Amino acid sequence: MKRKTKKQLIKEEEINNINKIEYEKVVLMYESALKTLQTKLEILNKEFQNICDYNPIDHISYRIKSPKSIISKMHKKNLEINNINMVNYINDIAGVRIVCFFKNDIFQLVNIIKKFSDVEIIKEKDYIKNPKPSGYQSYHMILNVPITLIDTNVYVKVEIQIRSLAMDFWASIEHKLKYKKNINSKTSKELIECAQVISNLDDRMQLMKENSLN
Ligand code: 0O2
Repeated sequence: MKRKTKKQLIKEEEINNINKIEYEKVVLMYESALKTLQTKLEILNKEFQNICDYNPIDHISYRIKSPKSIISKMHKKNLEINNINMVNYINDIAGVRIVCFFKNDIFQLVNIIKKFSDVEIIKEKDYIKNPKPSGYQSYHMILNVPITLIDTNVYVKVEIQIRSLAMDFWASIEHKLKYKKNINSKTSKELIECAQVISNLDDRMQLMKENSLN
């Protein structure tokens, strides 16, 4: 049997620090918030498909962050590993990613999401206007989604990432090559250059769409 490394052992101890029963309750809350948002986004997607002549959404994915990934993010933020810090400081335990065709579609969706009733927007980050130093582009929104449990009503945070197909292509490849790993500076530089190429391509496609009709 393969021996566990010291790093793996530490992580397992830390996972045990997160109170298991509490953790299950927390996961249930995030799953419920994700379902609530999923229903709203599915209605929107259906409306675009059936009623409008253009649907900006290519696809939507939903995920709950794994405990290991939550813990490594807490390490990065220098947080003590416990449930309270997890809920208070990790904003993307529940995550939605909306992938659109064109750059302008992103902002159309942002405006629609801002009109969702019940849902409160607590943070927005426009990495399209201000890309990350890595070259990463996307629009991030942290929402407070209300859910009803047996004896209480609570708000649960969900992160929505909205990006174009081209931005998604770049982010997926970059994530595979670099994110959370050390890569050489030549590759980092090349990735930044590729992000610029992607951004120019998005602008060109947007213009092509606008000029495509007679
Ligand atoms: P994973 O594995 O994708 O889930 P905050 O507390 O909200 O202020 P946070 O959560 O660090 O700070 O927010 P930020 O920087 O907006 O990034 C959150 C997520 O955006 C990341 O989650 C990634 O999904 C994505 N992201 C951010 N920067 C990059 C980047 O340079 N490259 C790629 N490919 N994705 C990026 P995680 O948990 O870090 O990663």
